Amino acid sequence: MPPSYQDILLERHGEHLLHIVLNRPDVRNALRNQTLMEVANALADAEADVGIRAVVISGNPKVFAAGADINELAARNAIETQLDVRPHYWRAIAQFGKPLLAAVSGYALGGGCELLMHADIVIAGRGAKIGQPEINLGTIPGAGGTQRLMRTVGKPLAMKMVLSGEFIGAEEALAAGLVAEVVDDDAVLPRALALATTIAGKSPLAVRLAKEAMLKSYELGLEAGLQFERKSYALLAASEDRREGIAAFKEKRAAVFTGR
Ligand code: CO8
Repeated sequence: MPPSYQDILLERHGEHLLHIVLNRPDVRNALRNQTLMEVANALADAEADVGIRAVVISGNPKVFAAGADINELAARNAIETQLDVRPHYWRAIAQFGKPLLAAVSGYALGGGCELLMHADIVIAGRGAKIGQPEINLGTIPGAGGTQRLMRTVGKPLAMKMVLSGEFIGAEEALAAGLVAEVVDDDAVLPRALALATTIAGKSPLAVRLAKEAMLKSYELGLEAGLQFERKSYALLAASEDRREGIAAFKEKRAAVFTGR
């Protein structure tokens, strides 16, 4: 029996795409533990399903996610916070090996901004508002916001966002490299699904290794990163997909990739 979820909706698009919809509109898609667990579980299932080649995560037109569920987290003392299972779910989301695209309309705040940064590609609507307002609650980002923002947008903007709690708009996020594309608000989800469809048409092996190699650049020095890339590149020479890609190029036809 397929798993039942309370906080998210799952929609299969065509053969290869999964769409995860954050679905707690009454609390602006606040990310309680249950929500993160469901996202992590849905991604684990998507990882195991060879048919799924890309995942899109979205909220609703008004909000992607307004952060951690403040009521839930406020009830925890320091020890409970330290022992919280949340980091386990965040790690599971970060370790998803297939492409994860975020379709961001409206607010992406706190944990919502951190979730956005777990995605590989972010498509934002012109009206999106992105920020880390934890400082207004007397606290700091706790799901990678300080680390990933520094690496993604650099010190000046990361410091401004985290220390002031001020939001940035979609165009500023685009200029800073936090999002990949800005489109009209009503085009966010269609564009994210179209891009995911394009990616799903590529070799799943090559896509997986490309993602893995690029994310390694956050952890490895340049020489080790280049070696990792080279080994992944060599590995793909053993794949049917690479043979198919080259054959299709020579025969002037579209390649059909099977993931073998
Ligand atoms: N957690 C829990 N409930 C929330 C959250 C949230 N993050 N955001 C909104 N809600 C609830 C509101 O309390 C409100 O509930 P009710 O109807 O019972 O009053 C309902 O959602 C609707 O909210 P608004 O009336 O404020 O809706 P608007 O559309 O006017 O505004 C905003 C939308 C701008 C998104 C606004 O709701 C907002 O600013 N939300 C909070 C944003 C924020 O501060 N996010 C950071 C969260 S903190 C975090 O991510 C990590 C650290 C957590 C530590 C907490 C310990 C103190």
